[in-house]
Amino acid sequence: MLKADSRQPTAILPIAIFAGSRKQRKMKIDVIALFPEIIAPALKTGILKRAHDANILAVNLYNLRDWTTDKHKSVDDYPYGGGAGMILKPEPIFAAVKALNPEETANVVYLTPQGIPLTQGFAESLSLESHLILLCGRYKGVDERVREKIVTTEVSIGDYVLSGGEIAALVLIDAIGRVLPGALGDYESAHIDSFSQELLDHPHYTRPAEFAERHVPEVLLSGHHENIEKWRYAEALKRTAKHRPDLLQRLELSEEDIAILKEAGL
Ligand code: 6GU
Repeated sequence: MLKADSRQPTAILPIAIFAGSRKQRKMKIDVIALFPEIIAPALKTGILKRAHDANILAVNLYNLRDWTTDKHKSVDDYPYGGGAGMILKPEPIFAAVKALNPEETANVVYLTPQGIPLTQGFAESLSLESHLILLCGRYKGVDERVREKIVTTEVSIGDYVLSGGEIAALVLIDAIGRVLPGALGDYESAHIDSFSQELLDHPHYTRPAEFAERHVPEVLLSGHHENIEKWRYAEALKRTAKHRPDLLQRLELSEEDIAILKEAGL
């Protein structure tokens, strides 16, 4: 499991380590949420269903309310010090995690806008774990003692605020599930461009060759694989420069790359 102070983005592994870890493993993800029913249907379709059916991924959904002990089943309470919003009480969360993680071997991930931003590398490093517990916040979040004593990793899925952690948990499950060895079909895995790790994807076309007064670029119809690869690379580079210049800054651009961008006025 990751270190207790994995709040630092140390979770991002060199790609070589990830690539060398392609052997079959099984991953268990326990989700603790107030609205687990948000997550359930997505597990029954597509790659997540396939990963489940292939015995690669087991996702168990739990309702935090099941660990309350009072007759009103209360999961939240007012903040000490005053202010708006409710706080998730520590006792049900401690009880839930104790029940699901008695040996304290799991990585307990708290989904929060204050977490480490989720990236492909972060998802891949989490995919190497065998047991994750995802804790979904609601309202103003959890009592700080949950973070101090139970949570090992905090994850955010982006700079915006969702009304709860469930959708973020689903995003994380999807990002992890699809990179588990065997989750993608051989065809899908074999058709990953060599540059797709660093750049945004290039445009794609399917039949018909002409549609809505637009023709598919000739090079894609040429059957010339080297030229097709060059075109795709150039398109990916240009799109990245346009939409995500921050990604390009991390790369060392070649003379050729610079020429491609210059020609496109980027
Ligand atoms: Cl993980 N939770 C919530 N509630 N909002 C978010 C988020 C998580 N990541 C981005 N926004």
